[in-house]
Amino acid sequence: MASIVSDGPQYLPMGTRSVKIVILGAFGVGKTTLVQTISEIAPLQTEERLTQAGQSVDDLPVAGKTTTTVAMDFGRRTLGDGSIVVYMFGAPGQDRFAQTVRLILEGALGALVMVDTRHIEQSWDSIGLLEEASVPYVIAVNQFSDAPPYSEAILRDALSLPRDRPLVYIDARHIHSVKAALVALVTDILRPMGNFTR
Ligand SMILES: Nc1nc2c(ncn2[C@@H]2O[C@H](COP(=O)(O)OP(=O)(O)OP(=O)(O)O)[C@@H](O)[C@H]2O)c(=O)[nH]1
Ligand SMILES: [Mg+2]
Repeated sequence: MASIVSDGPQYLPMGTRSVKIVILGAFGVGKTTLVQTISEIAPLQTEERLTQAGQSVDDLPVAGKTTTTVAMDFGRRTLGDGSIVVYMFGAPGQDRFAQTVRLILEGALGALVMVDTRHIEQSWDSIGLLEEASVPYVIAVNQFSDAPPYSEAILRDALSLPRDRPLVYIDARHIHSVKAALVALVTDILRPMGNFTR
């Protein structure tokens, strides 16, 4: 059994790798939902109500959506045999928070870019921010029931996705699907540093 370090302010078993990742994507694509679905701790949320007064500065609201993230989400998930702890930072989705997203990306080892196929073009800004920050990413296509079911080839083309970037299909409300996306990202991040067993 792994031992706990007692000298110093450490709370993870020896040998545990902690990985900071960021969940990005356009307004209302499901970032907060994803962190809530997969986090093993009660997630930190910074939701504020969408109001009539905000209509001139907020992007178009998604039907039925009443709140929006104004700073970030935070959650944690242990993977594999307990040797990997993923700290998840959910970014705010609206364009006017781009500078906040740049700050959240500091120190991130990787990112999940959530895509809604009804608004593919809204993902380009997130991908641009990641390329600017040199943070590796995996595309997670969040499958809404009324969204067009494009093939991977079409999506890769629409996103100008480099061949080495993985693309997975998820439902942000389902834990197994979100976990598979996290594993795909962590595998991609840790591959250069050695093997990662799910
Ligand atoms: N049908 C369906 N609905 C989803 C899915 N994921 C999220 N939703 C719903 O879509 C809405 C948007 O979810 P949020 O998680 O707040 O989106 P967000 O990306 O965090 O939004 P911002 O922080 O405002 O950018 C919510 O009403 C969710 O219940 C999904 O996979 N399928
Ligand atoms: Mg959110």
